[in-house]
Amino acid sequence: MRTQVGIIGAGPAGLLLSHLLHLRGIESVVLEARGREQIESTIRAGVLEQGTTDLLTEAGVGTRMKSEGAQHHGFELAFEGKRRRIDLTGLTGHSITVYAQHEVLKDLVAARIEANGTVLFNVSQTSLHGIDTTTPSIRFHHEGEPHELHCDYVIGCDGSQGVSRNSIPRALRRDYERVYPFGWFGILVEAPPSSHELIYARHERGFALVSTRSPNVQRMYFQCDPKDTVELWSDDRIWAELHARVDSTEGEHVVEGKIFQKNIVGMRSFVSTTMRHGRLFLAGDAAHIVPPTGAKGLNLAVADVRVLTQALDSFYKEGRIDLLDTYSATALKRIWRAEHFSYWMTRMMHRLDDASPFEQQLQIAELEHVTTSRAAATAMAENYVGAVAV
Ligand code: RFL
Ligand code: PHB
Repeated sequence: MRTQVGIIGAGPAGLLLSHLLHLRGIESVVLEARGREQIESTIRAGVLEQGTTDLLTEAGVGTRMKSEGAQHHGFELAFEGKRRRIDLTGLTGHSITVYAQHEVLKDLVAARIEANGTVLFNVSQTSLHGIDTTTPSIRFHHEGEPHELHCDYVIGCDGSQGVSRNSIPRALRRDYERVYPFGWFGILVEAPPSSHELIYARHERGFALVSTRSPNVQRMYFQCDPKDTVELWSDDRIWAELHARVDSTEGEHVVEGKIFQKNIVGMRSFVSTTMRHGRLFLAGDAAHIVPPTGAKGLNLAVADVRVLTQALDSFYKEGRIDLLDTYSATALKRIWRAEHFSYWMTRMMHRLDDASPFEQQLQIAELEHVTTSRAAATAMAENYVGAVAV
């Protein structure tokens, strides 16, 4: 098999890259370890920056997002029993869209199929070869048969557990990591919205987040021990914790409903540099992870793909390699901005078991500051909507 660009991973990064390249007349093949049903039903992100929705719309995959997604112009910070609003649109001119990641994936898969693009699901034993030569290839198994895909470039969009990153020699890589001593317990609930905007809550008992998926389905998270299992959390215990952390002294409260999905995710900040070695480029979670507090992961994956599409386009149209050479440095500027913001927001909002009473007061002082100073609120809002100069 031969193609121009071989893409490993059919997450948002891999599928969007394949689609954007197609729109520029560049051919690609996407290899995915999991099945189509599985990627289209895995519950992950929910918040899309305006830059992300604009790009999806320009690429012709925004129709359902526009009709089914919900545009939000602000969010609330809850602390000390009160609620304070961050007016995203008033402060930055931008809004966000709440639309589930697996719905984005359904739209992208449909677009690739409609355009006769090749996406191979359920591949196994993926391995990269010759990435420091001009004739790289990807070997894999599909439907019981071994295959080799020859291409000009290999793009590793295979997420945090993929194989691409480890194909860059250890001596040429530098990894930066911070693991947080807490996790997020996530639930999906059949209930009306508890609020018309997202609520990020800081409480002595721990962080909580009230998000949404549709008028009838709500997404909520609360900080838990990363070693917890879902069996430890009965529905009653979950609601007691969410009420304690989110309900305000003014009587605003979380609306209960039938919980139909529970999961626990770990929290990690991670950046691997370089994002390019020879003919291999990394994009999305394959190169960097943020804790979900700032809602940045998917948006960063999309931002990488935007830069990489331009670089590959300039190579195929004009024979230029300068944008390929600067890809890693260009992408890393936005990545480090998002890493800092996600870390900052995580530290401000979570119960930190090693924090002294002094440091806990600092969290509250910081929340008071970002909700009363227009300058501080603007800085937070710019980061949250992704309208930052990098
Ligand atoms: P993905 O989505 O992990 O896709 C990688 C794909 O590669 C496949 N794969 C392989 N395929 C072939 N061969 C191999 N050897 C392979 N190894 C792996 C995998 O099966 C998979 O399909 O990476 P990508 O495309 O970089 O996208 C990244 C985003 O998925 C991620 O950053 C976000 O989900 C993070 N995130 C959020 N991001 C936001 O922008 N806004 C949010 O509101 C938001 N909320 C979240 C989140 C992540 C969460 N979790 C689960 C950590 C909330 C949560 C709870
Ligand atoms: C979500 O709706 O899944 C969501 C929203 C905001 C975040 C993280 C996840 O910061």
